[in-house]
Amino acid sequence: MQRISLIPQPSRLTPADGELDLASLGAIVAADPETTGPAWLLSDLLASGTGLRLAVADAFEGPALRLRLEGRRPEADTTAAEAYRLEVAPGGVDLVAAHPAGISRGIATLRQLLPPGSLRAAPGAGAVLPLVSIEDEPRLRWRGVMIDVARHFQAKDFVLRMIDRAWLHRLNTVHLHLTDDQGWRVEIPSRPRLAEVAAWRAETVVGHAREDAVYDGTPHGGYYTLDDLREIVAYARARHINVVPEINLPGHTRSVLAAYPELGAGQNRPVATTFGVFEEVLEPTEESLAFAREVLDTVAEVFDSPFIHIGGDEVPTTQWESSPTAAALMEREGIAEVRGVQAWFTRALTEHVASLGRRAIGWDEVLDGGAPGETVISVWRNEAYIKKAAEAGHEVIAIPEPYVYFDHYESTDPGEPLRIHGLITAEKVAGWDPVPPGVEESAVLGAQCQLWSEYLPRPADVEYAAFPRLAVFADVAWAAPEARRASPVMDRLVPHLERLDALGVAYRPLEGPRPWQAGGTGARKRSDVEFTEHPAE
Ligand code: TNX
Repeated sequence: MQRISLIPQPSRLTPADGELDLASLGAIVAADPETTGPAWLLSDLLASGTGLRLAVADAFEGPALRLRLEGRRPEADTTAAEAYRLEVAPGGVDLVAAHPAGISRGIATLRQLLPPGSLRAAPGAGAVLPLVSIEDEPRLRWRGVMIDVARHFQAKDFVLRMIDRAWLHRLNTVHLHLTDDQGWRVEIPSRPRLAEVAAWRAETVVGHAREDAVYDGTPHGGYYTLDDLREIVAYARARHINVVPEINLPGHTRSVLAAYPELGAGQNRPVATTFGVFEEVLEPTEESLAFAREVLDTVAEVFDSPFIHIGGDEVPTTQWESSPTAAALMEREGIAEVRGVQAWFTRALTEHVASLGRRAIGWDEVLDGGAPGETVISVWRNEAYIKKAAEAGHEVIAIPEPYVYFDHYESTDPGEPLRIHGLITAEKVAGWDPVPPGVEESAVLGAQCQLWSEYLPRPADVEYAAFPRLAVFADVAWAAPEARRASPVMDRLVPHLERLDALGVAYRPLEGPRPWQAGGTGARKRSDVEFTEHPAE
């Protein structure tokens, strides 16, 4: 009997003796119109990876691969919506769920039950499944990966590939970090200078920004048009994945201020060419809010996610401390401390996002000055802030830097390519619990891994940082602790690498970087800048 090894581990998996050759089936049956899309997706994947073309039908007498919606329909974006049952029996396959999202997750599992070669884009592998019965439901509602396309822009094509890989690992969220000091990546027709100016920088620091700065003299930039973004959203929607856009305000806005200096405190500086936290922030004016609202309106038109991320991390108050505009606002609004100016932004943006029928998410710094109760908090600094945010009544996305910042080093190997700092091995991710002690599981909306891209310039660099840690993360976020204990993910990771090989992912081998992945002696050489964890609070 072929040993079944899946990532994430399903809730219940009962193998049986024998196999089913899908060539013995007559069709993929999708009785419900909502399952027709997933059915064709599966049909196409089977055809491309195995050469077997099963047509999609709404009814078929005889052995088939049947997709069926059954039972009371759960609300979208709940764990029940993603639950499914998958039976591979001698007479056919039944994939049953209460919501089309569950069908989509079952298809991801089915892709892993096929031989790894079926993930190639040419026929070769057999369309053969082991006989098995699976019942599955995720532990957490939000299982995400963040891609930072602001520090280094990535072509749309790479974003689509990452969505497909997220899908294979049964993640349900791709968070796009679209704006930062080093670049603005979304076309806003009413603010043309964002695409003309804010999307481009003159050059980029070479090596670690904290060491002696040398610059590459090469312009970098790019942005997604609204059509690009509509395509990304539709591609993700077909896989039941939410693409959550982030517009980072009011800090991390050097690119905005390069295009529209009148929104700031008067400095006229170019889009940032190095990395770190900059003092330039938006001035707390009606003009700044009007800008933010205009941007959010466009974003809401293009993205269908129930959530919009409004940023809010690392906002220095230096400029506001000497700003007459900030002083006047504080006086008018009765804001006692300058930190409260950020809270003024957070409230206005959260309200605007709500008026667009969406929920706002902010980085945990938005809590420091106070945030409306409905703001979801993506906690990054420390696990202590998960507790703090939950106790303040917020829903939380657990993203603690010491565990899921995949821009940190993967090992102590001197050959690791340049990383920002830190050490997060796959084993460390495997041992992480996104629900820290003393926090109600219901307060934790979910978990997310992060691919900050200061030092991840090309797709291959992002892939090296992401894989295989992302697979381990997906297991942590989806599988119940008992199921994970019964089958350690590090054992399942070895066969999983064959899937990544078949997909052509430039992952990091478990034993260390391949020669062309190593940092070597040049600018991408390892540099051990010390990582200091944020204090508990
Ligand atoms: C902190 S996490 C940041 C990012 C950096 C990242 C690097 C967060 C909300 N802010 O701006 O890219 O660290 O690890």
